[in-house]
Order: sequence, then structure tokens, then C-alpha cells
Amino acid sequence: MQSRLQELKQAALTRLAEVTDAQQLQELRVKYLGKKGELTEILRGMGSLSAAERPLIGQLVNQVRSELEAAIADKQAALEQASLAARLAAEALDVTLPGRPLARGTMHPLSRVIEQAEDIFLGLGFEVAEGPEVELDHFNFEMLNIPKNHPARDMQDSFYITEEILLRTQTSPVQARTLLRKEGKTPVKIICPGKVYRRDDDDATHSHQFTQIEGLVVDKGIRMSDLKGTLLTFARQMFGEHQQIRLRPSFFPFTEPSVEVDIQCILCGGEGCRICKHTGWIEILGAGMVHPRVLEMGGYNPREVSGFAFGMGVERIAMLRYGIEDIRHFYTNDVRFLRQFHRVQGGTGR
Ligand code: 2NL
Repeated sequence: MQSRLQELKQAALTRLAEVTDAQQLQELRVKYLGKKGELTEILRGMGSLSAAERPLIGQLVNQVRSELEAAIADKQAALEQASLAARLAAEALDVTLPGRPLARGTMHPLSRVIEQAEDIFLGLGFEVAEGPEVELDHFNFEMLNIPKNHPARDMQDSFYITEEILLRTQTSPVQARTLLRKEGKTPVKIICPGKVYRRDDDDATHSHQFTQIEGLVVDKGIRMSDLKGTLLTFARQMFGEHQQIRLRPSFFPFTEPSVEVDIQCILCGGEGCRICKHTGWIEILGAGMVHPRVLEMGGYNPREVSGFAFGMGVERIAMLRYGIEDIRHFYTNDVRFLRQFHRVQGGTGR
């Protein structure tokens, strides 16, 4: 019996030495120590032993069992150690290798101009207001004193979704909504940047979607000179501190009187060139004193308050500032175009 136990132990240890993975180890554990294992079988055979032998052999069986258990535990630890070492080796990475370059984007020129304009107007005490691009005819046209028969309301000129709903053709509806929201309170002093849509055949200077910034000030005693001063400050901060502006009479249904505003040509400085068509001046925006009807519809009494408003095309400003010749560049998103605006500064160093 004793020699059978010794043989069993030797055989188990020999096979244990040959084990190379966790599964083999488990199989070996079952074979020798399991419920139907070889050691258990020997225990079962102890019934045939004499009473004197039984405790001796029992003790020996227990000793062999704990020896095997210890050896198996050692082996298990060794296997785990080896597999961890293998995983670490496989996942090793060389931290001294140079990193992969990170592709960096650039700020879109339209976003730059919007941000610059917002900076300028925030500095003058304006707030930025935004609103929906899908708009009611009522806010887009009616509240801006653009009557039902006005040519601007031609189905051919706007993207109508239903009879009453369209893609906004200007950001003025945001201003109309703001007037209603303020319920007659003054001052109103906002700018509204955003996308606008008009049915147009796209070419170098036309786009069916473009960007506008409109501004609106309503308060007691607002005069044309407030409009002039505000726009001169804007022109100087946007295009250079020595800029001059020129106001020419114009017409918009929502302002009276209305003006078109020019700056001195930023290419020739007023000498006359191709860009300014030899006039020395370049139109950058439209403006005027808010029409009394517009104030009234917005919930303000035109006999108590007055206001000025203006609107400009952001693409046009960006094209002038950065010398961009084709409006389609803004929307084609050719990286060769966009990369040119990596850290570029505009003419005024802003
Ligand atoms: C242009 C000029 C302009 C306005 C927009 C405006 C808004 C309200 C009341 C009165 Cl709520 N006016 N906006 C005023 C004058 C000109 O835009 O060239 N647009 C394409």
C-alpha cells in the first residue's frame, strides 16, 4: 500500500512537471485528487486493511494529498506568472517612439468673421440673439412690413415648406421675435448672426444659403447719429482704425429712412481699383431707422421710442478681409482652402 502511494505520488509529480497550461493542470487535479481520482480510490480500499495499519496509511494518504495539492498550487502560480509575463511582453510598447501627428483643424473664415463681429458689438453693449432657421412667414415677412404682394415674397425667391412656413431669408425674424419677447421694455440692443436661405443659382457671388448678421437697437431717443457712430466703430475695428464710412440713401420696407453703407476700398484705400470699380468705396451693409410699423407690430410705441437696424452679409465681409474671390469656397470645404486660415490674421490684426 505504501509503495503504491509512493508510485502514485511520483507519477503525479512527473506528469505535473510536463503540464503546460491551465486545462492540463485541471485534468491532472481531477485525475489524482478528484472525487473519483486515484487517491480517493486508495482511501476506499482501506477497508481491507488491518486496524493497526489503517491510521498509518490514512496519515500517509493525507500527506501525499497535501504534497500534491501544494505542488499543483505551485504549478498554478507558475503558469499564471508565465501567462502574465507573456501578455506583458506581447502588449509592450515603446514609449520612446515618436508620436503620430495629430491632424489639427482650422477655424472656418465665416466663423472667424462672426466671432470678430460679435466681439466688436459685445464691446458696444449688444447681446447676441439666435432663432430658428425654419420660420413662419409671419415673422420673416409680415412683422417686417413686407406685405403679401411684395416681390421678396415670391415663391420663386424663397424656400417655402408650406404656405406659412419657409427657410428664413434674413435673420430679422429673430429680431421680431425678440421685440415681442421683451414686451415693450427698453433698451433692445442685439445682434443676430446666422444662416439664411434664398432661391438663387449659385455662382461666384451668389449662394442659395449664406450668413447674415443683423443688428437692432430700440430705446428712447435713438437717432441716425447713433447708427452712424455704431457703424463707424464697427468699420474701424473690422477694417482698420483709419476707416471712413459713407452713407447713401436707399430703401428697405423695414426701415425709414434707409441707407447703404460703404467703407473706403480696402485694396486701394480710395484711389480707385478693380475691387471698388474705380469708385474708391465698397458697400458692406444696409441699415436705417426702424420703420414705425415694425416697432408697432413688435409691441413698441413709435411715438415714445425709436430705433436703428442694420444687416450685413458675412460672406461679403470675409471675401473682402481675406481676398476670397468665389463665395463657393466657403461651402466646398476643400481643405486646401480651409488650411490657409490656419492662424491667419485679418488686415487689422484682430
Ligand atoms: C441688407 C440690409 C437690413 C435690417 C436689415 C431690420 C430688422 C428689424 C427692423 C428693421 Cl427687426 N430692420 N433689419 C435693416 C436694414 C437693413 O439688411 O442688405 N440685407 C440684405
